[in-house]
Amino acid sequence: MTETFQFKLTATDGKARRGEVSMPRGTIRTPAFMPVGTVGTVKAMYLDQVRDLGADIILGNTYHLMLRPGAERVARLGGLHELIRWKHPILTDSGGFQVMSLSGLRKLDEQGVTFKSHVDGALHHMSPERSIEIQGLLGSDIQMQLDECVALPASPKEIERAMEMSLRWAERCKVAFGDQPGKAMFGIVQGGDIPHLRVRSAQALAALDLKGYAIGGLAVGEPQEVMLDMIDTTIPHMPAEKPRYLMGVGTPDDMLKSVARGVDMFDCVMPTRSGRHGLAFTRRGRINLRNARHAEDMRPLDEESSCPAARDYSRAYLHHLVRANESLGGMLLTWNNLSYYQDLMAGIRKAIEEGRFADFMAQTQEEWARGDL
Ligand code: PRF
Repeated sequence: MTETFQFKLTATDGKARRGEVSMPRGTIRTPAFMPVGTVGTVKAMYLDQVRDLGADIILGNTYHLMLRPGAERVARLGGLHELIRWKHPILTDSGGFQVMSLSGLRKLDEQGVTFKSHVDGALHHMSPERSIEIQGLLGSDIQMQLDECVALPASPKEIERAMEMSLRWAERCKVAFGDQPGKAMFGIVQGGDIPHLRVRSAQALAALDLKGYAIGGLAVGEPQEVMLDMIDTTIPHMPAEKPRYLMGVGTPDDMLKSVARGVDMFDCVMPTRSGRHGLAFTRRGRINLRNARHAEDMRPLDEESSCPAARDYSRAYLHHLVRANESLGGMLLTWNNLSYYQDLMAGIRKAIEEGRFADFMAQTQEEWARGDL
């Protein structure tokens, strides 16, 4: 383990990259999927399980944790790692995106964002500097700049304004973060669905020489084709020697196609949230356990899975648990889904190492298309 933050590429296959991000708390094997632990818990999972499935890093949210239990309180309690009992790296999102999607009243200007808490209605202000301060209090290993993500469709003027402000916020966050050898602050490319704004954002951020870069502002209402086009437009302007993180993405298919374009890191609530809503991801595609056709189906989700939730429980039982709103239903399906996501990433990494990523991708997609077992 190293004392500094480092990224090393260990293999490439076409544009797909296999690498390692190392830092004092551990090494992240990339391409990586980061389970989302919004409020200090990966919902319905024990963190020991999350680790055993192969997660090297989890994600936390500045917005949620600053409201409850509070950043200063987390710091007094020894930091987020200590509090939640996760020794490995944690990445925290900066809050801008969550303010936009969750808080009611909000006012955004050059200084930052003022918003009303979804917990108790109290008013809060967050500047780029305060976001970094909070992420420091939490003890986050990879911190994200404060940015403004506009939902698509949006006008070019609006997209440009938000992108330029996000660039100015990136500079302020860089200053606020300072020099912390074992940690990193990532910039976030914005620019909506407008190619020249994406290029401008990526180039200006690259000039700041940050330790890693995210692609933000995608998977916010646009078709997958537009998202992939924007990734293709952006990546050539991102430094090849730094990790690239596609925020809030995605489905297994999104991730395969993004890895093929040179993305290294992902996070998404999909495996956890949809698990709690009765959806299972499997080798043969998605299965909605709420559906009546599973009511008397004694087969497991996938007897060849590495996960007990997929191998040892019948669809009939999962259907019953989901229909009865029992927490075990959400627990088993979340377990299955995170296992599927982590096994997919492990498969991707191995395929890149062995120079057969394109075949792996085609075969995986073909199996999904064949449909349920
Ligand atoms: N910015 C931040 N977090 C995010 C996004 C973004 O654009 C997205 C967009 N998919 C998800 N999470 N800060």
